Amino acid sequence: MKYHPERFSPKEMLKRSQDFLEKMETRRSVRHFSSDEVPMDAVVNCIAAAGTAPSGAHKQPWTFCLVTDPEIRKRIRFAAEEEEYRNYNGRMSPEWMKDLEPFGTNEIKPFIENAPGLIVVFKHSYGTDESGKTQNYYVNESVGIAVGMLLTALHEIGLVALTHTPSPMKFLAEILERPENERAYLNIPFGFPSDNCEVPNLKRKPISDILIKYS
Ligand code: IYR
Repeated sequence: MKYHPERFSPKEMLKRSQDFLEKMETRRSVRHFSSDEVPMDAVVNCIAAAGTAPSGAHKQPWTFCLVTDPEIRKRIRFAAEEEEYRNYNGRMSPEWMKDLEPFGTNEIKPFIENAPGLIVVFKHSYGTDESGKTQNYYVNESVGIAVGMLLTALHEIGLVALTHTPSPMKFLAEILERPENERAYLNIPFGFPSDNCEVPNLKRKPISDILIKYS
């Protein structure tokens, strides 16, 4: 099949890359959400955009669970806070706890219930067909790329999100009744930021620290 994506002049490429970079520089992880309603059809489109990600042998080893049901969220919050309690009370190393200090996080996770919704992402450790188990490839890489595209899409439509890892995350597959081949990858609460939302004053590494050119 022939493929001819749109091509821009070098000048236009520079301008578009600058605009995109500026836009991405404003993305932040957010932990405080407003109760403002979100157009869920737009979120579904963001998930569809994530589903365009490349994946090993095009196996598309992902499932995105869009959770708005209050009862299910209550159960997820309860189970997540139980795991997080153990994380904050012995499972995380002293260095890890110190590294988290600027973020002011603790085991209490109200956003699971009060963000307008959660996207719980599952990776497919293996696939299934009539004859049984099938192989998937580069599953973590594939799902990581898809999540990056999802976060970018949510940012593009003016929503904020958090990549929450209430590890171990086995309870998510149980509560959401996912099949045996699916493993929870990330919990992503999303919405608009609350009026008094604050984020830590982080600095990103400059390009000189993350790019090495071999010319
Ligand atoms: N999962 C915990 C701890 C946590 C870990 C990392 I690494 C972070 O960047 C942030 C939090 C929590 O969500 O509180």
